[in-house]
Amino acid sequence: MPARFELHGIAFSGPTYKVGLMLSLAGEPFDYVHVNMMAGEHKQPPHLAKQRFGQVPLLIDRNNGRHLCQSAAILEYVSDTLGKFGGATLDERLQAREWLYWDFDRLAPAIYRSRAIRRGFRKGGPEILDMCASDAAAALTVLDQHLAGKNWIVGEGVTIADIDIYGVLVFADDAAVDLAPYANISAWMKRFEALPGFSLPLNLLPMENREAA
Ligand SMILES: N[C@@H](CCC(=O)N[C@@H](CS)C(=O)NCC(=O)O)C(=O)O
Repeated sequence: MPARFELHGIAFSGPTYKVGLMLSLAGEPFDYVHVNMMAGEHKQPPHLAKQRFGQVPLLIDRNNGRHLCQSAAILEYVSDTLGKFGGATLDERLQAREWLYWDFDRLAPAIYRSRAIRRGFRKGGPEILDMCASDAAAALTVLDQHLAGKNWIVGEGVTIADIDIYGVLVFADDAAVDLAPYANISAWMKRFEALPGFSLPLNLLPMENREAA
């Protein structure tokens, strides 16, 4: 039987990693379609017909034919449909959602942009890199203080907030952001990396198509 989910993306994409990581932690096998962004495949009609923003990731749910985009919205969808990582109560669910919005407002732009510039995917000079560094430091301070005395970002278990934010911080090195001064974040990352189904980006996403095992 084919896998329920088909993920389209590229290995170096943080948002694609977040979705692959969610599926892997949920124990949900998925087919993977490599989108050759270097060749501009994401802006070609076949991809645009499935992903209105011309971006990756794209997730197809074969159970109902849905085509989903925007990694945070996809995490919520997968969490809802599988009944995993959504928080134990409505309040936890709402808090997890707040952290997703916070991430894309405060944390992800600073880390992803700095990484993209340093790896040559985007153009940007020292002023932008300085702004990324100070924005990242401000966001990391908020998260580190929040994690004091806690195992997970929301409630007593792993939620999509942890998955979403881990999918940014795993690229901190590439963005020249040192996480060592943030002791609570560093400990949380170690806990997260010990979860069953955890995988690092390059182990999870190949640079080619792959059918679910
Ligand atoms: N907010 C989106 C961001 C997606 C995104 O920026 N994807 C990048 C690759 S990492 C992309 O497709 N860039 C091409 C473009 O935006 O034209 C999400 O979380 O899914």
